[in-house]
Amino acid sequence: MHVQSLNHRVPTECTFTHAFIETNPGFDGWGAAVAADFDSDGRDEYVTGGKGGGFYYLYDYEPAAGSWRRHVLTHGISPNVGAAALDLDADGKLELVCGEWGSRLLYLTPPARGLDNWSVVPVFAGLSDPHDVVAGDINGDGRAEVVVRNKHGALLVFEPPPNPLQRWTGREVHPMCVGDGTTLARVGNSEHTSIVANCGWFENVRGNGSEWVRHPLIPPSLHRHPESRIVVADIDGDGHNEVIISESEIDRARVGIFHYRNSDTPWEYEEVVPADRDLCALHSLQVVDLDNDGEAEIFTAEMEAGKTDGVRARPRWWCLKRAGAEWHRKAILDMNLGAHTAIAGYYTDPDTIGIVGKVWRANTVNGNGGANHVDALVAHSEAGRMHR
Ligand SMILES: [Ca+2]
Ligand SMILES: [Ca+2]
Ligand SMILES: [Ca+2]
Ligand SMILES: [Ca+2]
Repeated sequence: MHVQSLNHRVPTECTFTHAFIETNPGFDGWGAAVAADFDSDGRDEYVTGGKGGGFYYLYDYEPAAGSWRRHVLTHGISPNVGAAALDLDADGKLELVCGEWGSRLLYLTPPARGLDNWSVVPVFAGLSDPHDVVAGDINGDGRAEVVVRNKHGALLVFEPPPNPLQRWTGREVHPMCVGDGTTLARVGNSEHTSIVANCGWFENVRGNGSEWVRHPLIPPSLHRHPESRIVVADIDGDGHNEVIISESEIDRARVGIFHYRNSDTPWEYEEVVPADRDLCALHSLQVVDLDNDGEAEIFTAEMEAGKTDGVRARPRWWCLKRAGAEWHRKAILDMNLGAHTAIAGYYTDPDTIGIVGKVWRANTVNGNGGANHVDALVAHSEAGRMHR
């Protein structure tokens, strides 16, 4: 293990313009965030919903007006933290799958026209705080399955039938994963899609989801906090995927890259943000080329909800950039606005990178008068202009 310094604040071209796209003081537990092109116009939309009466909203940038519009998907449910967008019924339009506070897994189908008033279909009711929801093709049939991880609980895979109104079948992959943070990716020496979690990576041995073997990932000596955000990417360009993990709920939160060595030992750790930087609750994590130089940066952000206080600790959004053997950091938003599950996407035009994020729960003191907020950062001019 080699610890890299993060002392330098070099200027990078990670330069963004901020806009409030929501300043609603109501509701709570703003979760279920997904970015996807729901209306097939080449630009991503951002959805988020939660509790405090129940809501699920979609934010769409309207280029002609130069502003964002909120669409109300429903007030009939209280989405939990995780959600995924996938075309369940193969009609070319994305559905949303999410868990609810409590036990239900459900999906939402879009209306025939427009982006308001989606229909809610419950599919399962035996979960316990379904925190992570991730979609991907696990059995190789070309259709996506849905992975659900209960917070501090079971890891399950659901297979939606071709007609999603019919019964979904579920299978338990592992009975107990402490914490949270789950994704799907091809990692290690496996040719198939694995489930990657902070509690290990689960190899899809036969490639059809019928047999899973857990392998070590995080060295126990790191004493990493089990609540985390996880991204898999080939961040060093060596042709092999790395696992990038942020600690999402604690002070002195770390960001690190884990490099595969073999399937029987924990992965080799490369520290990007050490604990002594005292970043707080890094509940956003993306690997994306933020400055259009052809190399991926790491985006992360500190959250509110009392994880920062807005006085001594003001939450910021960060671009972490590799420079040789070191990682540099730059605050790309420093307005006392924390983020929870901010997502990079192409929101305002198909070639300009942006990031949309939102509160989980507002700090009493924040950059929006103590109220909730959803925020958009859009890259300046040529920085961030790139083709997908
Ligand atoms: Ca769109
Ligand atoms: Ca569909
Ligand atoms: Ca790599
Ligand atoms: Ca870059």
